[in-house]
Amino acid sequence: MTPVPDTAARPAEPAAAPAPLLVAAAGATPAHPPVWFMRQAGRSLPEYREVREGIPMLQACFTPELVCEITMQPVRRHGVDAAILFSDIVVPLVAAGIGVDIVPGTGPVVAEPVRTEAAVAGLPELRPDQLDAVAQAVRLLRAELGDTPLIGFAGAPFTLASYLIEGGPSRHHERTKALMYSDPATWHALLAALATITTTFLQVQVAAGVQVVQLFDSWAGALSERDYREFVLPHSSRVLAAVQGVPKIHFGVGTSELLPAMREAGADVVGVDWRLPLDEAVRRLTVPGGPAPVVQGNLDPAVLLADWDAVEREVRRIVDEGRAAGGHIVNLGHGVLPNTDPAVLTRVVELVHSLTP
Ligand code: 1CP
Repeated sequence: MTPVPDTAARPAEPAAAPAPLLVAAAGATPAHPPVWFMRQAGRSLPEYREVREGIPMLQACFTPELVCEITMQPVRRHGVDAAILFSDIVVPLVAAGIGVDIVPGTGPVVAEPVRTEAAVAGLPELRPDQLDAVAQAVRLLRAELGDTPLIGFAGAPFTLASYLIEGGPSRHHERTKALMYSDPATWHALLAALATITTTFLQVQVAAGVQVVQLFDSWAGALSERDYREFVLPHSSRVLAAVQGVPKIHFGVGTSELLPAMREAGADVVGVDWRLPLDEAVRRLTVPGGPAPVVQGNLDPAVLLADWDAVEREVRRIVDEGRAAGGHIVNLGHGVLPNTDPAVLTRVVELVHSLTP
């Protein structure tokens, strides 16, 4: 046998261990289970309420230094395994010049709801340079974050369409569904336009340095699987196919019946809400002969308001059930509730890091 010569090329320094979140997203087993929380930045944190004082939400989203500070707050406080860019799903619509405001206590409100063929035809396009403030925030964050990955995100075409058609938050999405069923041509034109805007929003974030993206189709669970496949899946698939080079997470609420269809949209990781145990979600996501699916989730955000014993029991159960997956990113089943005690979030991170993946 030839001995390996001393002059063999070696890296100058030992490579840093890859971030646990990136290992899990690739379907492998990291040193400890990775954990982050949807809506980890925001009203549960006193330091967030302090820096946001007097600054409207959308103004904050277009101020790179503030986006950087707010994104860093939960990373510093909780030691989570990822940062998520502080922004909102309506930011690309606002950047394109569509009249949307975020009203405190309500959410996004649209000045002129989009309900006709003419309104869809009149939607502006989004140019990448209209997102310069977001790209600058991403660059500032990469310089601060070190080895902690930065997640970028966007709203999926259906969830964005719901806000544009309803004019604001909606419980039953009735106008959205009415348009979808009565005028499929206008519907598909609207979703195609939103898919293009969403793709640009994600591509700008990836080009600026985000290492993972999450596509939020928060309200897709309002649809049956048949309607999801016909009216939504082609558009979300187009977005996911156009974003390359980073792992992709696809998430919705109440989507237990949609999981196989959402997997077909093409993300690497499927987010699961709290309604379905992760081992059952894995069963639904498994393709015979295919790789074991990678999942994210799925602690009920309301559990964080219960006694610590209950929180600990639920966290351990979720990590146990997640072992059925090819990889598991621990998270909530939806966003942190504003009245959550941040000390509980920090304790959950410590607990998850003490467990075996
Ligand atoms: O003044 C404030 O503090 C406004 C509250 C707020 C915040 C903190 C809104 C208005 N958006 C955000 C930030 C935000 N939005 C993040 C931050 C990053 C993090 O996770 O830490 C993210 C990922 C979003 C994405 C978002 N916005 C979604 C998808 C995720 C989800 O929760 O389902 C949705 C549906 C929105 C719309 C929206 N924006 C804001 C509100 C209150 C809502 C929901 C309104 C509704 O119920 O329909």
